[in-house]
Amino acid sequence: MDIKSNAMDENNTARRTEDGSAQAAQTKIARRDFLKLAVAAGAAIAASRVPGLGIAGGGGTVTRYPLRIPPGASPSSFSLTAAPSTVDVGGGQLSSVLAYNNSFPGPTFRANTGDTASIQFTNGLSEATTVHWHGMVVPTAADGQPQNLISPGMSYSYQFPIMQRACLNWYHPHPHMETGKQVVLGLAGAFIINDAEEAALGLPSGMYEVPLIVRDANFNSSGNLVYNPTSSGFLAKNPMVNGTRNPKLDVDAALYRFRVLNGASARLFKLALSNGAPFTLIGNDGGLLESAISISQIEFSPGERLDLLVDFRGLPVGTKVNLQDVNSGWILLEFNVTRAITDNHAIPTSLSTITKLTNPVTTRLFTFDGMTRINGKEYDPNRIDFQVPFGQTELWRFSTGGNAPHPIHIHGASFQVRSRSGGRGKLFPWESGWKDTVLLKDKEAVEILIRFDGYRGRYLIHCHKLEHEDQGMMANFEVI
Ligand SMILES: [Cu+2]
Repeated sequence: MDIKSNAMDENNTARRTEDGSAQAAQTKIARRDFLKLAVAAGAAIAASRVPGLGIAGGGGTVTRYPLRIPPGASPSSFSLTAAPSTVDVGGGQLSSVLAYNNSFPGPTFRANTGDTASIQFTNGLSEATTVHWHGMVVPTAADGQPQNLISPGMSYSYQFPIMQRACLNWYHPHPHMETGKQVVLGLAGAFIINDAEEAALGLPSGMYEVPLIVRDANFNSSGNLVYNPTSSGFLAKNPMVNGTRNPKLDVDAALYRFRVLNGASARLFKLALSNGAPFTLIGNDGGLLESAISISQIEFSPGERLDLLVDFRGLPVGTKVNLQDVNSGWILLEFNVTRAITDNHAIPTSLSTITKLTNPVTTRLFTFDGMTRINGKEYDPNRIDFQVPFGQTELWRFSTGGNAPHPIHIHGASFQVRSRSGGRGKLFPWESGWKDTVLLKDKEAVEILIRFDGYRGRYLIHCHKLEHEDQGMMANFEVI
């Protein structure tokens, strides 16, 4: 079945085909064949590449490269372009990628609650795309949904007020059946919102506040990023943080704030520090938790965010500490303490007040079936599966018959996780407060409370394992 012959392509007739690259060719094939393909971005520059870059993330003899910090940007009046680019992924190793404004990851937007985002987006790709502002509560027209494709060469103005509390959100493409490829080949960036409540805490800032977009990546023999998923998801061989392979970060003996995004397509990371020191967890997807908590391991799934304080004070200059992924055994990032300073930051304990959602009016059940369906149905961009009254608190219950993990993401509102039964059988500290993505593992049922009080309109619920999403584990609903 060639499911590209559906209405999706009505909006996407301008796809260029003269390119001849693997990437352009891939857009023309039947979608069901996508799992068989390895896609290299920009094979044209392969001849200039140095082969043999198969460097693993672990091991003690790996050469490490300075962590890239993406440029900052204000979203108040900004021109953003997605296009093929060539970037240094560490140590002068060039890779062709898809990038926002030639930056991999894209620029880090910073704004305050109450600001307005006005982002003039231009599609410089050879295929249609959208920009979804993951975690932002925005009108449907600005949500970058699969129905609102922007054809190659076309522009679109994303306009929305920033109404929500301080948090780390992010932006990435959301075209149906192409999201995994476009994200894995490089299109993602951070979007940080600040507010007065957070500012009053006096948390580490400037060079002491570091965004970390953690993901995995595969490279071909020419050193170019490739997308070669299997049907169960893209699990790659190399860790990558902020577009840097084998990264290191020189740190002062100070308190740091790391704004961490799981930007992988399918991989769960379980973070820990190599010296056994705990993280201080202060926030997640939807911003600050009520209270800080000291915790030594945190597992999070694609789309989820963590706000972590790491205390290097008291460590002698010359100390190395690794940020590790316990699941894979990878070293994600090596910290080198290079300077002793005086840092009098207090680690806050009380952070925020969060009003609990209560008394749900309606209960809805969602089963995540196989790798392609929600409640037995594959995504159809033209089908609205249910309607949700504006301003009404609802209980949504997620379960799965298998093929998890399914990181479940909802557009249009944040939610609160109420319970988990089966499987891990409990909630974790990083699941308190406000969330927009929650991890459902096999045999689990997860209940959330949600209330849409931002906008009426069409929104999405989907699995954020991008290969599941692209294969149809996604549904439209309408807030009325
Ligand atoms: Cu899934």
